[in-house]
Amino acid sequence: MSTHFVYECHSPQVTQEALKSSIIYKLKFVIGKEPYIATQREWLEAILLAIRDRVVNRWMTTNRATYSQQVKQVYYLSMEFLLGRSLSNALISMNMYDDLTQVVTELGFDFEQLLEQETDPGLGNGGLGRLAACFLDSLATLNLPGGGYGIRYEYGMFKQTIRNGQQIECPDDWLAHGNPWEFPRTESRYQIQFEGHVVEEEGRYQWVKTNDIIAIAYDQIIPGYNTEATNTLRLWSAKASDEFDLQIFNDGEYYSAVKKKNDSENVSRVLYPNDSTYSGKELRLKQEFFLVSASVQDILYRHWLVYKRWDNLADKVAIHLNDTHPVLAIPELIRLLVDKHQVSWQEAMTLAKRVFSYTNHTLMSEALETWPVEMIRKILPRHLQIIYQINDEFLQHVSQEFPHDYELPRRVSIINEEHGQLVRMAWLAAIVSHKVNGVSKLHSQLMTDSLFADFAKIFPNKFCNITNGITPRRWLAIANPELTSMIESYIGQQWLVDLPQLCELKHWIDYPQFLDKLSQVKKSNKMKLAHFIAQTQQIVINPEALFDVQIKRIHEYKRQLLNLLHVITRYNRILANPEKNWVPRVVIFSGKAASSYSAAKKIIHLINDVATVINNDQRIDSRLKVVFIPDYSVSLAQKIIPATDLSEQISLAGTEASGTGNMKFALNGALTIGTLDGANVEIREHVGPDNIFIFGNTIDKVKQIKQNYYYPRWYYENDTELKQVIDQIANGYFKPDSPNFYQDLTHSLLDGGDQYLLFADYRSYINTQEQVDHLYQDPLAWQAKVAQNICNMGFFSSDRTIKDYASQIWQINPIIL
Ligand code: 26Q
Repeated sequence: MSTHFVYECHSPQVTQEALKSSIIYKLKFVIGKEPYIATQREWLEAILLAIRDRVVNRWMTTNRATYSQQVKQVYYLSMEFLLGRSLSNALISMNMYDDLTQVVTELGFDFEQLLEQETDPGLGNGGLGRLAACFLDSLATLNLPGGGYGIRYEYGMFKQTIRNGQQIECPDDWLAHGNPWEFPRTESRYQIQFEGHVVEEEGRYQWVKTNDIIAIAYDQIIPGYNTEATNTLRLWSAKASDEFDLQIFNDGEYYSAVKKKNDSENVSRVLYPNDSTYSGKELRLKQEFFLVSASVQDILYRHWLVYKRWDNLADKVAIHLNDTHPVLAIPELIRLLVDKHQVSWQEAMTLAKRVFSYTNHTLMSEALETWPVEMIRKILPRHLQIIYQINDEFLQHVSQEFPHDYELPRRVSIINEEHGQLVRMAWLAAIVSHKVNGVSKLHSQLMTDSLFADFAKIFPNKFCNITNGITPRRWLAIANPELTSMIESYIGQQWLVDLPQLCELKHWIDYPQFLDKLSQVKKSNKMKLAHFIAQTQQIVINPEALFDVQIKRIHEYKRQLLNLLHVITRYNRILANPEKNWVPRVVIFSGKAASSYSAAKKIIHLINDVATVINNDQRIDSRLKVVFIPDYSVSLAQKIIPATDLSEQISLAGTEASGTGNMKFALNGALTIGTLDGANVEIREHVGPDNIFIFGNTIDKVKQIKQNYYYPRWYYENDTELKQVIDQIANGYFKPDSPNFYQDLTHSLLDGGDQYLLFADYRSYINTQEQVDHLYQDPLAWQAKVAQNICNMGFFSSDRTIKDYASQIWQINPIIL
């Protein structure tokens, strides 16, 4: 650690001078602009590059240490990484935030405004992709050796705008101005094969006559907080293989050659904006294979470089599968070992079983990935053979171990023969992985009770729970600097890497002064959000009002509609009783609907229509406002969450695997109104039942209701307020120019079975919302509960989550720096 220049060791003045001159250097010699004509974006780019240099130093140190120590590493394979903006994260990691603020101010810029100019890469849909990003942050912060592999989509999650109440999707051209955080590795390229066929020669298999694509690596540095450790996120980009160019000359068909080249590069073109219903699209299958083939080839290449043997692979490599999306890594690893590296089938199987682990993120059948056998045969013929062989061996084992359960082999077969022939990816993952985990206690329990019940019997030690977590660096230190400094003034800074230390704040919980400070911080964050909403939405909101927030993907099971039923009920009540001392509320929604999910799009439309009517009804007099903030993203979440009083976590019990937004809100001093679903259950255990608003039917009740033939109309006919609300929606109260527009929606509730039990939970939800109002009228009592939430969120740090993965699943240890 002595030969190279370490900037941070100098005094602030020296650091700041060095920083300033390196920014100006980048501006001139990398961007090619003189300071006086450079645009704000060019300045930002110069700053990013100057900061990046400081991270690179750490990166090289870490890489050297990892390789020289020959430790076991984990590779996190995920089709999605939702990192959020990088600059502020890099700055707090290296404790350079204040220095850069100073420098940038001296250069004449508003630093906050400049930070807002950075692109927020949307390479994910929601919870699963953001979880992967929190995990990378914690891995690095804990000095754990490992990294991520993903796809460098040319277009990330679409940009959402709202026109006439409706969602409009626009492509997210996030690379338009280049990406200063990435390092293209044109030398790290792998051939990815597709299609073709398999030939056998003396028991050896060759996959030939394939159409190939090249995968090119782009590396992004993931800094750890307050440590030298920095890890790598390697994203693959598709490039046409050189053969395409040759064809131009061979057959003189220039245009068709160019088209073919263009088509083959489609593999990494765009993120599928679907997060809950699986779609059997061939391009998606190709994307998944593209990710895993490149990643596994890369892992094996580096392993061989260092060790020159395969028998120790599982002692040096753990590969984690983020849901079933990268499960083809299993047959791909086996194929490479057996067909390319002359490892025996038995040894390859044994290695694969020790290398892979898998996280399940959903139990909903419509989200489980299955691929038609014929599609896999066409795209990946050798992999189909391997999957069949794994299945044969497994079914043989099952028949021997459980000879009396005749139905078992059919149920656990990787090939589902019931609806055509489908390959069940979750089964393949569960059979080969040595550990399978769910993402909250409740979800993991349901997982072994239902989806994987047979497998839990066959493999009693395979299944476990690891409750999700969030990184306090992004979700507190960066998102909420005021709360962060307040906490620091009481308990110092160590809690940022040891979140359970937040419980030290308990000593002050009974002091009104402490609670008062908390509410001042909240107030200030609410003013900022109000300002943002005024500027972007032209809606004026009262910062004294209770900010009631539901931000997440729009999905029927998450029940944004239930929230809206409450909004309309409240509206009706205010109109019916205008003199009452109503607690003013601002109800905020944000979230995207998958472009093909018409029911979700209709919910967005209704939210906006309801907002228009309520916000323009003079009689309401700002006691109720409804705001839909378009284009939800990580950076938008960072603005909204710190300003929230009430966090809506209202999915039907048994449907949300964990949720992680729930944790972010509680950590930032919001109270939760929620069902006993996902991680809400554990949040209640940690903060105490008096400090959270729980409502609605429990899982057992939900099961019972569904078994006893649920009849939503009964609730409608026996609850006058509910009836009024549904009638208003059905009769066009919120859409006077097209009064029948929402009839299909109300019809699906009344007569279509109300799949997510909105009606069954309505009354309990409304009553609980009354309790929320009641508490809000007693600011000290409210703030005391807020404080209890913050103090007890220690468990939900992704540092704890990652330590659990490291010790229970990956068997990896920190590197020594
Ligand atoms: C699958 C096939 C084809 C196209 C898309 C997909 C696809 C993509 C994304 C399927 C699912 C997803 C994302 C799922 C997801 O975000 N699940 C959430 O994961 C969080 C982290 O564990 C949990 O907190 C949430 O409860 C869970 O819904």
